[in-house]
Amino acid sequence: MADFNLSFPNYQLELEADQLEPAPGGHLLTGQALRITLPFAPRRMYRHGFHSWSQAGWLDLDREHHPPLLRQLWPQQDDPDLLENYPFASSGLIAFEADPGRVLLLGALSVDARLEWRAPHVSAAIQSHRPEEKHRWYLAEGAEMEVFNGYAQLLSEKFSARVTDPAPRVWCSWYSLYRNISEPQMLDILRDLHSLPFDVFQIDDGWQQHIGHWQPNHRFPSGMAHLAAAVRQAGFTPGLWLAPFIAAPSSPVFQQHPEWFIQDAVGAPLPAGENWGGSFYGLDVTHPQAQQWLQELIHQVTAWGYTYLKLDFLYGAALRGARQQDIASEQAYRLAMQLVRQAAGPQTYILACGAPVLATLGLADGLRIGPDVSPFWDNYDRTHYLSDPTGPSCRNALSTSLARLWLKPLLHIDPDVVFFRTRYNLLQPEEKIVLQRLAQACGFFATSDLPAWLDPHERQAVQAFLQHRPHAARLSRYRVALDGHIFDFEPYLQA
Ligand code: 9PG
Repeated sequence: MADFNLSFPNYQLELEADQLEPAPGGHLLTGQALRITLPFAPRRMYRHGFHSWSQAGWLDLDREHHPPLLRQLWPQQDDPDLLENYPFASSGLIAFEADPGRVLLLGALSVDARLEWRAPHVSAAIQSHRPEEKHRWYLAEGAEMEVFNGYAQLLSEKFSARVTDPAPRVWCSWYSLYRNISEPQMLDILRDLHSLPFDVFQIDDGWQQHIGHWQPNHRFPSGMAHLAAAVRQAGFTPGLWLAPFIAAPSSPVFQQHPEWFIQDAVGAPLPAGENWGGSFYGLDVTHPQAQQWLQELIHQVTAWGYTYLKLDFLYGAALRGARQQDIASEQAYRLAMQLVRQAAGPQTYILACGAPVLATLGLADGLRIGPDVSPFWDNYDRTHYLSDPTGPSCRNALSTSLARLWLKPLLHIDPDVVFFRTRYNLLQPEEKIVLQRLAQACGFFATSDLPAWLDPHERQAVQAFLQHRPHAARLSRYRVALDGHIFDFEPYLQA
C-alpha cells in the first residue's frame, strides 16, 4: 500500500491504496484493501445493504442508530459482518454527504466488497481468497447524480450489464393470495385478467411441495406444464417463483445430500434463515453434484414452459460459510447464477430477488431492489421496537428502492408491486399513488390484485397504469420528473 493525496475543490483527501489513476469524473484505485481519511465530518452516509431486502439509504449521522434486533436472531439472513458495525458498514459501495449537494463516493468494481465508516476513516476490503486478483474501486466527488452515474457506468462495463427492452408488465400471485394458491384459482384469474395488458402471469410461492422439493403440490393436480400451457393460451408469458439456492431440512435434496449444503465452522449445515415454519439451508454450488442438481432443476421448470423465473432467497448461495471449494461468498453466488443462466438460456427472463446486488449484475434481467410491499403503509412495531427496517411495508420498500434508483442503467429495477384494490387493503388512495409513482420512476410495472377484487374504476386504473409508461428523469435524491411532472417522494419517507 502507498499513501496518496487527492485534491478536490473544497478539501484534500489522504488515502492508502496500491495504485491510483484518473477515471471519468473521478479516480480508479487499486487494492484488496483501502483506507481513506475524511477531512470533514459528514452529515449523512449512504449505506448499501447486502441483498434486495437489506436496508439501503442515506443515514443521518447525528441521529442515534440501533442495532437490528430481529436480524441478530438470524444473522445469515443478511450479511452478518455488516451487522457488526451497524449501520456504518456497507456492501459494495459507500458515500458521504460533504457540502450540500455534493457527495464523496467509494464503490467497488469487484464483488465481495465491504466498506466501513469509523470516523475519520473509511476502510474498504475485498473478501477474496485469491490474492493474485487485482481489485479496483471508483472514487469520485461531486454532484450526487453525476457521481452515482459515473459509478454505474463503470459497473456496466465491468459486468457487461445492459438494459435493452422495457421491463415486462407482471401480474404476480403473492400480494393477494400469498401461499394459498391453487390451479383452479389461477385459471379463474387468467380468465378474469383477459383484456388487461400484462406481459407475464407469475405464479409465486405456494405451488411447490416444499422448499427444495420443486414439484407441484396437491393444489396443482394437472401439473405445472399444464398450467404454463394455459397461461400461454391466455396470451401471457408463464412466470414461476422458486428459491433454487435454498432447501428445507425435510426436502429430499437435503435429506439425501446434506453435504451439498454450506457448512458452519464445525461442519454442520449453516442455517440460511427462518421461514416456512423452520430453518432453511443454502446450497453449496461449488459441489459438482449440487451444480448438476441445480441445472436439472432449471431445465425442468423451463421445460414445463416457464420463461420468466422469479428466483428468490438467492443470498442462500452467498452465505459466509464453508464450501467444498474455498471461494468467497459472492463469487460462489455468481457461479450459481452463471449455472442458472446457462441452464435457462439467454431468452428466459430472470428476476433476482433476495439477491446480493452487485454480484447479480450481468446475470439477471431484473432485480428486486427493496423489501416486500404490503397492503398497509408502515410496519411500525418491527421497525421501531425491533429496529428492523427490512420488514414488509410500503414505506420500507419505498425508502430502500429510492436509494437504489441509481442502478437503473444496469438492469431492470423492481420496487415490488403496486396496489389498486380497496378490498383487503389498508392503503390510503394517496399511498397507492406513491407506489405507482415509484413503479414509474423505476420503469417496472407489476401488481398482484385479483381482478375479481377490483371495482370498474380500479380496473380502469390498472389498465391505464400498464398502458402508459411515462418518461422518467431523476432530478435529485428523492425527486423524479414523470412526463415532465415533478414528483417528490421525500414527504412519504418520514416515520
Ligand atoms: C414468497 C415471498 C414473495 C416475495 C419475496 C419473498 O423471512 N423473510 O425474511 C422473508 C423475506 C421476504 C419474503 C419472505 C420472507 O418475501 O420478496 O415477493 O415471493 O418471498 O415467499
